[in-house]
This record gives sequence, structure tokens and C-alpha cells, in this order.
Amino acid sequence: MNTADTTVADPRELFRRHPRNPILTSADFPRMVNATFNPGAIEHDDETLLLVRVEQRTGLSYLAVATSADGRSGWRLDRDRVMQPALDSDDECWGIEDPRITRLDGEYLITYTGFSRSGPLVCLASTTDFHTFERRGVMMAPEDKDAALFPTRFDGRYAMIHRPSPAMAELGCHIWLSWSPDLRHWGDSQVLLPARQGGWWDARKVGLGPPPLATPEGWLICYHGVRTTASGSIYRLGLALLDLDDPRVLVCRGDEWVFGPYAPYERNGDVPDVVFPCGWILHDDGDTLDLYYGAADSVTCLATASLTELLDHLRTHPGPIGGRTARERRPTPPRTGSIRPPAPRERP
Ligand code: M1P
Repeated sequence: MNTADTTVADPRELFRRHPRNPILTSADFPRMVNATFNPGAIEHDDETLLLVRVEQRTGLSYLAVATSADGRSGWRLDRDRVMQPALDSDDECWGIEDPRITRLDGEYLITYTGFSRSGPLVCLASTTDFHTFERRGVMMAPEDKDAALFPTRFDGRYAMIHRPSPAMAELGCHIWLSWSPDLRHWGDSQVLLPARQGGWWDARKVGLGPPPLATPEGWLICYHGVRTTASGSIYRLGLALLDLDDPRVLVCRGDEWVFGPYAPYERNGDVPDVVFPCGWILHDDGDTLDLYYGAADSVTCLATASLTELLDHLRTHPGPIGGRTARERRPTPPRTGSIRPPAPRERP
């Protein structure tokens, strides 16, 4: 067990914590709030823009824009750049949480969790400037969350990763993939990345972190895996790769977690032992990857990795996919309709 009061973890760790973590806390807000965590992230107007979840002292959350020239320091919070929940609606009556931002077709699409009267559900909003936000409605009924869109369409269709919760919790919470012609109607759903079982670090529950990232080896996925212990849950992060042309195909899934709660601000807070990213930004060098995450459901943090090292790690640490193999789990393409995902590529 790590109890050291230090933010310097093992130097072999793939993700290195920013020395001035946490980069944002509730003290940065002019009004008293309880916590700021689980940020979406994107480059906008030559700046790093975070859309952070702000939990008020009512318990309900809204989303706030924070910007920085270097993505590390000098964060600016503009009290007018916020997305408030529609408290008079059924879908968001208890707040909005955990945004993921995808740039597609000249606008920013924000998938976020609406805390509805029937539980968490997946909502969509869009913006071009992060000053005004257009609500586009509910995409997935409760309970469903941890959703992000791919930054491209596949044969004309949108693809979204999300995480429904089964009524029978013992069956595990798995990551799913669904398709839509219009961002409103979703179908052709399949399990994409199941929670593993037994003693695995990601047994019981998994959920997507940031939106998928296109790399030469495939779509890189960062996901949280939850292990339940006698003293509570531990949220850690793992990696997987999806086929670039056909994201229904899980090409590879790492065996070990690559980032977990270690620093005091990750181990102590409203929900201890949680690291929970909703955004990442790949720098222009094509290698430096900044991961923005919530720690202990309390503060906002940054950790940086080398994309090359992450892909090397996946190559050298392949784990069981969980459930059936990627090939077995690939469904036949839909038989009707003119829009289909691309045909799977031939594999050696
Ligand atoms: O408390 C940890 C996280 O728990 C939930 O995430 P998930 O359902 O994927 O486990 C969310 O409430 C999330 O906001 C929170 O950080």
C-alpha cells in the first residue's frame, strides 16, 4: 500500500504527475463550491480549455470553463462561461457531470451525464465558442454514463462509447459502442470492452475516460477500472486499442493499470482513491500527451505521458480482452439501411 506523503511516484510510471498538482481546486472559484473535478479538455483558440465539473455546496454539479495558455498554469475562470443544469427538466434536475469534448464537423460536441429523476443518463450539447451551449437532448436512457463520441464518422455514421449499468450489478458494468445516423437515434449496440472478472484490477466495473484518440496503431482508449476492496473502491486507469477503420474490433487491451491513486490528493477527498480523467490533449510533437483528471472527486489534476511509451506498453503488456476474443465478438454488420460501418480490415 502506498502511504508515502509525496507526489513523486515510481519513476517508471508512464504518467508523470504535474509538480503543481492539483492544478485547480474549489479555492480558485470566487463563490464557495465544494469541489472541481473530472474535466473534459480540448484545444480552443490556441489555448487549453477545460470544462470542469463543479460540485456546489448543494450537492448538485454544473460545468465551468477554465482556460490556460500552456495547459499547466495561469488558469482563468470566467463566471459567464458556464453550463448550468436545466433544473426544471427531468433529465438534469439533479445536476450535470463528467463532460467529454469531441471536435467534429466544425463544432464541439459535449457528451455529459445528466443526473435525472431516473438516474444518470447521457446528454449531448454543442458549442462553437464555449460561451453559449446548445442542448441537443438525451442520447442514452438511464442508467448510462461515461460517454464520448469519436472525432470522425464511419461511413457516415456517428459512433459513441458509453457505459450502461445493468439492473443486476453482479453481472458487471461493461463499456458499450453504439451507432447513429443523426446523433439522436442510436442502435447496433454491442459490448466493446467488458469488465474483467475475479481478481483483476478492472473487475466489476469499467468506464471510458477521454474520447478515443487516433494513433498509428489504432484508436487509443483510456478507461477506468474499479476494484472493490474491504475498505472501498479503487479507481485506476488502463489502456486498449480499437481498430482504426472498424472500432467495433478491440485489437488489444493492456493487462496492468497504467495510473492509479497514489498522491495524497488522489488518496484523500470526498471519494478516496479515485483518478477519473475525462480529457486529454496530444501536443503538436505527436508524442506528449496531457491527461486531465479528477482526483478523489475533489480536485482537478494533470499527468503527462509519452504516446510512444503508452503504445510500447500495450505491445509488451497484452492482457486478456475479457469475455470472448475480439474476432468472436465482432458482430455482423447491420443488414438493412444504406449506412454501414466500414468492412473490417484483413488481419494476418
Ligand atoms: O466516485 C467516482 C466516480 O463514480 C462515478 O463513476 P462510475 O459510475 O463510472 O464509476 C461517477 O459519479 C464519477 O463522477 C465519479 O468520479
